Amino acid sequence: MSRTALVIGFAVTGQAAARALLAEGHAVTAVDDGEVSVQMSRTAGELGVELIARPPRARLSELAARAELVVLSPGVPPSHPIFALAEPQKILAEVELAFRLTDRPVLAITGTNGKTTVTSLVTAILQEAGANPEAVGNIGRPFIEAVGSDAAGLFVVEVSSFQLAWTKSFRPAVSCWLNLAEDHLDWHADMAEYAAAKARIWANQEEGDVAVANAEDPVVMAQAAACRARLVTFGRRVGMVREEGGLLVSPAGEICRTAALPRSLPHDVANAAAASAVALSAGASPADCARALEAGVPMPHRIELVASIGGVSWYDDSKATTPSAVLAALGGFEQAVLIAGGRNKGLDYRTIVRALAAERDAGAGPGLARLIGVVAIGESAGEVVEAFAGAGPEVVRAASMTEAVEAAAAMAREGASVLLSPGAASFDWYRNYGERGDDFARLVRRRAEPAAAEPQGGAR
Ligand code: UMA
Repeated sequence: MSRTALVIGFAVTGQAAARALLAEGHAVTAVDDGEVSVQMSRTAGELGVELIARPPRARLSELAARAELVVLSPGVPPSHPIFALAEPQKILAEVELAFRLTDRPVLAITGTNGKTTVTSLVTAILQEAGANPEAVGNIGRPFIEAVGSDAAGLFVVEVSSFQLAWTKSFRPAVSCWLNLAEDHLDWHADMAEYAAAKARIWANQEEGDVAVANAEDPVVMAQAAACRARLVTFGRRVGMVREEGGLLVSPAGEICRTAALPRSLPHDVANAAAASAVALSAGASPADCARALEAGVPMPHRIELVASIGGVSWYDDSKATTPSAVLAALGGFEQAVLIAGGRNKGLDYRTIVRALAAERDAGAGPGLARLIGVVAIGESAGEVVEAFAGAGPEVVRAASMTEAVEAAAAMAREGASVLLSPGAASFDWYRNYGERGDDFARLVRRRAEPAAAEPQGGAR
């Protein structure tokens, strides 16, 4: 009798997991609780996967009982009925399955903010070191797909809390936890559950492994105390890898001047320190770090300059889907119009106002004076308006990205910047944050060159 595996969710990850399971000799059934697209049906047909759309509970129960393994797509929340129906030892995250199927070295990076950037930087540094790394996981290519090919010598896996929550033996040689701030409270029950999922990145590490932790994040450091691996810390000002006198320094020696980084906002320096701490722990040299950090990696939709028009600079930070990411971005601006809102992930925008007020009270920066105005967009526009009402900046509401760009242009004066940094997911108006950022950039460029940006054939 062939072994059967059940895959929950049949999009990017689910399809890759199904391929890997078939290659391992399983018969595969997949379920998907959303709309089954033509692409999904066609792929299931080609692979010989039985794809069941929106199975009722009794059917799911039958499928779970029949399966030897249940492999989860990252987006499957803890409230999904499968957790009540399948025996816990059968349930595996896709990254867990991938980890079990490879004997190549695995490095892993998690954190609320900066994990894609740090994953890309670590990969670039290890390339400089000649290690043939591949960046996989939450960054885009599922880990389970990459382990099926011989191309990479080692994997740098960006792991989200969604993926970590259902790991069992996942044990990276070097694991980095960057930071923790409010996020995904529409998925995790509370912050404690979110932190516990993140902490699983260190749960199976042993002596001989390396745990990289942010010395400036108290939650991360508290969890690091329980870790059995060798601890390597980083930070902007404190930690084993940190900035000192304008230099990025490490126990292995000086890395580079922070002014030599393509951009050196506070979070850029922290990300460079984190990436160096991981890469040095995996065998790179300070010179490898310097070469890759100074060259930088392209980071679309992360405080990306789109255009400067009439003395106003327009930035796309569509990747910022949490209030903490918005705050990190605002730290780099003295006079900005913020465009914010989208599909709220259960987070509180008032944390932005409170943190800016605290910055001013502590004499640490201009605080709310950084903001000339706020344009509230998307499903959560009302919450954005409420959070900023009476706080100082002018607040307006826009019903489309076109309106938002127009409203921001009306508020911004010469020397100021306009920053799309939504602090929310994009799924209310767009398919993903990339599409949201592209739409913003297109509208901004149209302002810069009205004739050139129109589609061919002319727009009405
Ligand atoms: N689905 C179900 N039942 C559920 C939930 C989802 O059947 O309860 C189905 C959906 O109908 C859909 C499919 O599952 O057909 C979607 O699966 P998914 O949400 O796991 O998404 P994938 O397309 O497989 O992409 C996932 C990651 N998505 C999420 O974690 C939400 C991608 O991260 C990742 O790049 C990809 O795997 C490859 O590893 C994206 C993301 O938004 C970028 N991540 C979050 C973030 O960065 O904040 C965590």
